[in-house]
Amino acid sequence: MLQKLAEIKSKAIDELSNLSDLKELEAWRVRYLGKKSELTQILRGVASLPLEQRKAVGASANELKATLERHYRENKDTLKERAFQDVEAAAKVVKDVSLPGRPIPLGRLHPTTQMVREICDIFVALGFQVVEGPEVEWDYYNFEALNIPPDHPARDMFATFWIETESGQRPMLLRTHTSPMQIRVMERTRPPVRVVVPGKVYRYEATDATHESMFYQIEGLAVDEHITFSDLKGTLYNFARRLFGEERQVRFRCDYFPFVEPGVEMAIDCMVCGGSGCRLCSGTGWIEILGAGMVHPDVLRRVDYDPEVYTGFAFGLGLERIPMLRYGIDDIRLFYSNDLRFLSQF
Ligand code: YSA
Repeated sequence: MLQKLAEIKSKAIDELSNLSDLKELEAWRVRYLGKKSELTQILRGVASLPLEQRKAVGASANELKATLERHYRENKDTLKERAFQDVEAAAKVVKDVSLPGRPIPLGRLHPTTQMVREICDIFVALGFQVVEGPEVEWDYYNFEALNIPPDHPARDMFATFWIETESGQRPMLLRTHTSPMQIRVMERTRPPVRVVVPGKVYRYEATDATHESMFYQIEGLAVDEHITFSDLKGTLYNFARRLFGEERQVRFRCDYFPFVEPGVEMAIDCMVCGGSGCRLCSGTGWIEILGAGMVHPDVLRRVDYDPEVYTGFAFGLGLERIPMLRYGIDDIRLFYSNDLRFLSQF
């Protein structure tokens, strides 16, 4: 029996040196260490051997088993490493040096972000600072401080996402415009004030080609002594020409917002038809881009600015409308549906 064990050992170890992959090693394991292997049979029969052989055969068989298991583990590690190197080497083989390299997909800024930056840069060049504010807002800043108390009909202009608060707590909402930042900025600064505020706003509205429930606005506010309506016109005129081109015409018409007096809407002449009327401008020759006005004296009083000393103008524009006009995009929903076919064009 001891002779037999020696034979198994030498045969098994001889074979090991010829194995070339993990599959062959597994077959080797089954042959020499598997349930039906000679070694396992010998180990099973040890108990029935005569006493004088039992000890020596048992010890030799167990030692051989341990030796073969150790060889198995070592060879497995070596063959695994070799297999890994083979895969790596295959991947490194250059098959056709004339093939163009694979392009590395580079991320880029979202068209809205590009537009926010472009517009803010124009106002920074005109002496404005850029500030940001909270999207979850108190009713006070979004409405009341802007002359829109509860039950004021102007609240209908702003379909609102309300936020549940504990009973007795002040009402909160997702801001419906960036105008609440007018109040927050004036509360914490003394004139002169010149800020622009880009940011997301929310409206509880059905979406369509020109309406989203989340979109961007840019607010502007300038307050100082002697600011007049001419300053408002001059600033916005300058802005429109820098953004849309030197030849642009600008039109101001009366509009109503409770927090300004007087209030206006500003339109530019249609860049497609030049004012003669087309589909883009609905045949009017003009495209409205923002609401604006002189800050209402009551709003100034609310933040402890004396309206006899200080006056100011403010404006608010819907941001997506600008790239829509510039690039002829016919559906605002494309901006926020994460479709790379659309986004990667900018
Ligand atoms: C007016 C006077 C000021 O002194 C200062 C600001 C303003 C603007 C005011 N806060 C406001 O929000 N007016 S607005 O309701 O007419 O919206 C302004 C712009 O936001 C619109 O001209 C439009 O371009 C855009 N807008 C409104 N609802 C929208 C939208 N864009 C996309 N989806 C919607 N649902």
